[in-house]
Amino acid sequence: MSDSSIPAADDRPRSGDALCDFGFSAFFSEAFELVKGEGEEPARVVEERRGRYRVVLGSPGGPIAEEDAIASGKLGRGLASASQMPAVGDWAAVRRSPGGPATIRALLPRRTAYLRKAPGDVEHDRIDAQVVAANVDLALIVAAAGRDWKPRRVERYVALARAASVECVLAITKADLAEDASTLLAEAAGVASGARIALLCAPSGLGLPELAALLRPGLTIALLGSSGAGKSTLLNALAGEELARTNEVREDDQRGRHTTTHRQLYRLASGPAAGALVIDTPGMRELQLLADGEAVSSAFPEIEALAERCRFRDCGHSGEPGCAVLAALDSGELDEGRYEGWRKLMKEASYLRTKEDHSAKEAERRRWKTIAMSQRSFAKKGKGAR
Ligand SMILES: Nc1nc2c(ncn2[C@@H]2O[C@H](COP(=O)(O)OP(=O)(O)OP(=O)(O)O)[C@@H](O)[C@H]2O)c(=O)[nH]1
Ligand SMILES: [Mg+2]
Ligand SMILES: [Zn+2]
Repeated sequence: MSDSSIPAADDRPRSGDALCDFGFSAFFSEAFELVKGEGEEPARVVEERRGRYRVVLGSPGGPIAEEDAIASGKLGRGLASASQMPAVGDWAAVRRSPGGPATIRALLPRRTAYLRKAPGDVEHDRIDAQVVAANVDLALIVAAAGRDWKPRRVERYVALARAASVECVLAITKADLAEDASTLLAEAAGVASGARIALLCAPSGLGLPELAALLRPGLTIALLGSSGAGKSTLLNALAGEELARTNEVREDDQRGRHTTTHRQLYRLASGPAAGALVIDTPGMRELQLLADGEAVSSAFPEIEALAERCRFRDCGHSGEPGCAVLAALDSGELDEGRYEGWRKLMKEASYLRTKEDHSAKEAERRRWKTIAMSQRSFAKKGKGAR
């Protein structure tokens, strides 16, 4: 793609509001006015590849263009943490530069952010959040039926959506591979914790019109799920054209091949979901929890309801007398897999809490050390002057 202007689509409902077509709203307009600097325009990050970005930008009411961009200032000097860096879906203040990439000067506040724990910092005491997609209105959790159906994984995605306060829909793909659709749907209802469920089949188009009906113009939707689940296939089906590459899953173990390698926001030009903004993401190898106990708990409403009847208000549901959760487990009212899934995620959440407390204490200790050192050197200087 070059940095030429996006041709104005003929089917745009109103003229002169091209930025709104990408989700620009009064919220971001006000935020932009507060942070904007000389020569800066509001822009949305539509693509990210290892620190290189594509943005859609323009002045409100004017024409829009798509440009390459890099982060600058504090964002560009490696001073910002992973979660403070631009992510696909972000709105930003951007300055164009003739002959070179535009520069992302500042990010506007995010309305929502779907986070995960940044992988690979286990040895350090730092918990770094990574933004998978920003300003998402609806998370489409994509999971395949058949051999790759893993309810425990779906629970994890739901808990993360709860932590991000993002509404979610569970999109079950590959309905043609399901042995028994009604059993699958019952099981899905058990892990979706109230989220809507769509059963889809790409070859036959089953479920697509119902799903498309949920997507309004200007709404930002993120496709989330493991590699090979059918996210890009779903994007293409909604778009009615081949926007993203897809690939066969491996025959031996039905796992995906990590076909999508970057995150990208697409505006659907036509079809039943025309005008919707869809973020395709690469399947994540490890989706580590970045949610507190409350978010996890809200992804397990049936356990929350049972807990109301436990004898102790702070019952941990792990052997306390009068525990209604364990009683329901014994009687078969509560599914064992659900209970184990809940325990595992709660354990991760409390482990993160301890780590966070520890890193907060560490940061505070370092801060005091710096203050003490600067006071000492100030005192020394004072002596020398006398
Ligand atoms: N049988 C069947 N296969 C499907 C369906 N939807 C997608 N697939 C196939 O599943 C494979 C993987 O699909 P992709 O869309 O590339 O998966 P993805 O989730 O984007 O994977 P990554 O980009 O690696 O994260 C492709 O071969 C698709 O044709 C379906 O409804 N039924
Ligand atoms: Mg893909
Ligand atoms: Zn209990």
